[in-house]
Amino acid sequence: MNWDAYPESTALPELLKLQNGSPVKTPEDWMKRRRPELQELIQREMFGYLPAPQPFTATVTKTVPDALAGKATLKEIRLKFTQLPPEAPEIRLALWIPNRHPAGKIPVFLTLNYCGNANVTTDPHTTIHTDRFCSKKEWIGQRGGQADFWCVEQVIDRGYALATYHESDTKADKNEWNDGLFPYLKSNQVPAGSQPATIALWAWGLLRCVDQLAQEPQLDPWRICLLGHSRRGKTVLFAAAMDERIALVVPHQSGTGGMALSRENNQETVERINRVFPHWFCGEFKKFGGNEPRIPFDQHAVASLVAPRLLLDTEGDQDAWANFPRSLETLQAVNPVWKLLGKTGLVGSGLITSVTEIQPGKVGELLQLRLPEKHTLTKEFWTGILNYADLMLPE
Ligand code: GTR
Repeated sequence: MNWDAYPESTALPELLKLQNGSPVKTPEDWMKRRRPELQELIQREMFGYLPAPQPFTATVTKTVPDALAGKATLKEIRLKFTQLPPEAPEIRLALWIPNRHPAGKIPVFLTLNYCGNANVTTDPHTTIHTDRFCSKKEWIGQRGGQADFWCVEQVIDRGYALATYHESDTKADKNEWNDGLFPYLKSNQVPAGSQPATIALWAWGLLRCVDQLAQEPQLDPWRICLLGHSRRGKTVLFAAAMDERIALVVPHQSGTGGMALSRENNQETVERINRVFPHWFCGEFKKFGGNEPRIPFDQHAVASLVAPRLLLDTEGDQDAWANFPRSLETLQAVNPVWKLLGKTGLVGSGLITSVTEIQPGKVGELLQLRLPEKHTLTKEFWTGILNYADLMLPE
């Protein structure tokens, strides 16, 4: 490996400096020059290039006006990509819209689920699909395996819609490349080492769901929120970094390759994540295993691309593997970008440890909410996330 183009730096690469060495002084310098440079870098060297959007037809395959015991209307929508061959997989989106909500357009949380939409809630109306890969065998064909995790009723009761699709609609979570949408979305224009890897394909699917949600007449296109857990937390961070339509991103316990810095990461190293999950990041990223100081960016560069929007980093203090201290450092490292764009950014250190601390003036666009929890999503996390959304999303 010739490392000439990758000088070693144990310090975090500077965000507010262009590749030609000029300082980034204005919001325009950031949005028009530095942001595109960083988007190019993280795609080429880490995630692979996000494929271009594809036109699709959206067919509502089911409408249930009294889902969730009458609390929500369930819409199941199939996104069929009209310029791909007919056998290319469709994305099956499930959308629960609250039947009771404050006047006006409804904000929505979009998530990526592990094992099919019916796994998200015990409600009997959601269609069960068993034709896609799911690594948890016990969840296949089962309803509500993760109902306590997604807390759909709680989200609906708070006046938010919830939308979700199964990750395997776009790419199974395994190191095989002949299923899902990869065969149709890989590009001859892109070098092999920068082809979109699994996380980029999952993010692409989420962004196509955003295309659809932005058209839903009841939903507010200015209040589209993305939430993902762990490997899917890495995914939503990347998606929000690439697409300004996301108003709030919640990379929940996203760890290495997400909010946690790769340099001096004493939990999951880049070498280990590439070895154990070789399909998450593109080929180019492999060379950085054991060579972290050569990465020409760090995870703060990915997070910085969310500016000036809302970035809520939720962590569990019993989830050391996700390296929440190195995620808090990411928030601190990106704060100058929010400031440059005229925002508050962090208030104080940016860390709170109770949902009751989410109060006007006490939190900014950048926040770590760290609760006494393990590697999971709970009602209490949702309470914090919804409180934060109520307070911080645009009116
Ligand atoms: C772990 C992996 C983490 C995280 C997690 C998950 O095994 O090392 O990076 O993504 O899986 O997705 O739950």
